[in-house]
Amino acid sequence: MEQEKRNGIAVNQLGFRRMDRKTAVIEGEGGTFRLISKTTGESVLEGKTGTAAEDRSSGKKVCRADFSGVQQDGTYKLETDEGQVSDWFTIGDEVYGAAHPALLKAFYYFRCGMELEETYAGVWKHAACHLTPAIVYGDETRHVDAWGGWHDAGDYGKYVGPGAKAVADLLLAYECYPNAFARALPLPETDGAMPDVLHECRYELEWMQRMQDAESGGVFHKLTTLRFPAADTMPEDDTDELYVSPVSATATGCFAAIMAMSARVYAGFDAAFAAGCKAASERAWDWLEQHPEVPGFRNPPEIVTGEYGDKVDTDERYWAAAELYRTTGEERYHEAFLQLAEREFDKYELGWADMGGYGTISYLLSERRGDLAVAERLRAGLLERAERLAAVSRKDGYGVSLQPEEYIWGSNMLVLNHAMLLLIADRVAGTDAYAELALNHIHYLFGMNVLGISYVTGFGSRPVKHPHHRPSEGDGVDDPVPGLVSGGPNLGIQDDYAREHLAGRAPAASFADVMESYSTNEVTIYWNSPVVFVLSHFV
Ligand code: G3I
Ligand code: 9MR
Ligand code: ZN
Repeated sequence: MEQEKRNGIAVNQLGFRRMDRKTAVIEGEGGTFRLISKTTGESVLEGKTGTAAEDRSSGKKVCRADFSGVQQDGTYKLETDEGQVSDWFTIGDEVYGAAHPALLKAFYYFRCGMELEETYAGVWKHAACHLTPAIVYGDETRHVDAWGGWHDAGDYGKYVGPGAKAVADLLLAYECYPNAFARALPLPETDGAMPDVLHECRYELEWMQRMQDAESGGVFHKLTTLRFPAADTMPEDDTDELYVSPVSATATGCFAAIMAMSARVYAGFDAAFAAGCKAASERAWDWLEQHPEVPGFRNPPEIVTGEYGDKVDTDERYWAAAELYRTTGEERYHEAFLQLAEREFDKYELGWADMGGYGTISYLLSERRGDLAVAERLRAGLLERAERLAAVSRKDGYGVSLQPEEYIWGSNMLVLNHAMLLLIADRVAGTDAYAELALNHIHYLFGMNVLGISYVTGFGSRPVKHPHHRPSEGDGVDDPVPGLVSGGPNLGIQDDYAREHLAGRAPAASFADVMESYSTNEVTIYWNSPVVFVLSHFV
């Protein structure tokens, strides 16, 4: 079922902080707009839109209404002489205050291997799941007891690479914006000593440690059933045999990286846990050194769950070397990093496959003395990337940094990864040049997009209601689990629903809020995590 169509004005449905720039996107030629106060019903501002221009990603002619001058707390809507009306939205400094913890709480809802109790999960409670040890693929006599961690997405697979990206974003958010995590969520582990974001990440990190092969130190790529269960299966009813897929270099590389990072972040809270992370990281690194050339991971023939295939492990090794150097100060890791930095690969991506950006960020934010020339080159590269994204945002009708061809599966991750990169560029350069553009990406996510939809469940006046998320489908509760970020428009047309209903749509409109459309409307841990990072800047 498609949502009721909005009426030509797209706005962040959560609203705006008092002093921020405030804009909405109006379809058509524009002209006069008015801002109406809900309390008085009166117009508090009349203005003229900017010039209309064709937006390539949506195929629409659009213009901007700028009402930044209004700084009075309240609830408002926009209207035009043509009868276009926006949703109601709020102006006030706390507008993102509820979404931020909900986006973090989503990780608790993704937990596997424990009961989600009503105290913490409310109506979305459910029994413990996936507690049987997994068969090691290819050796039916061997088992690995890797319970726990987060389900990846709308399915119940658990994959190391995506987990590493998600934890990296959350730990970076905590490192950059500790004050955003001062309040308890709360979680079952809340203790008033360690922030809940670290408790939540530890749940995943402990699972990852169970995924390290005790024999070799390499890390199993993923843990799943052979095939996906039916789309309304609750986690506790998904009782098919579990398998761990073979060790991969990409999983081992990002595992080494995230464990080294965790050793540093947790040191002040739990020395024993931090030491365990460091040891796990070093063992994984040894495996990498012993296996310099490894073919990319492919699903074994009988396993058809998410592949997360990735042929290139240079970026994961680079990230691992950066974190190990930053955490231990050992010169051998620095040398490895400098050698890897000479290789040709993208050093600014923050994806589940291309992870080089995390290595670059680690090296540039490190307290340790690095190689000045290399650091300068990476810094310049990062700033150049940021400037390129900023240029795209400034020209885009909806103010985001995606080119039409970038509306791929999980496009919302790219939107938020870009915003994250913009904020990190500011941090590295010591400027405040990109925060406004980054915030524009948040506006897009919460409704300032061509569909006028908020891509976060439970937030905004027209949120996604039918995500491809098995618990939300199977739990008998009307509302989906809140705080989940939908993948967003995907021009690839990669599921049956999309093939039937979305073919021929503009890239930014290739989305359907239906459960069936897993290639546009699934949710994942690593689509939530960059949103937590970016929103942490604005709360
Ligand atoms: O990189 C190319 C790009 O160069 C090209 O222009 C574009 C055209 O379509 O495709 C891009 O590749 C896409 C790739 O994602 C980019 O990351 C592929 O088409 C697309 O099929 C691929 O989708 C991945 C999808 O699994 C299918 O493999 C998603 O990234 C990934 O997030 C998703 O992950 C799934 C897991 O397998 C299972 N669990 C749920 C999860 C989310 O749906
Ligand atoms: O539900 C699955 C989803 O989590 C995956 O991201 C997606 C792509 O791998 O696949 C979904 O499963 C579908 C399967 O691939 C094809 N048959 C329909 C399944 C959805 O119910
Ligand atoms: Zn589970």
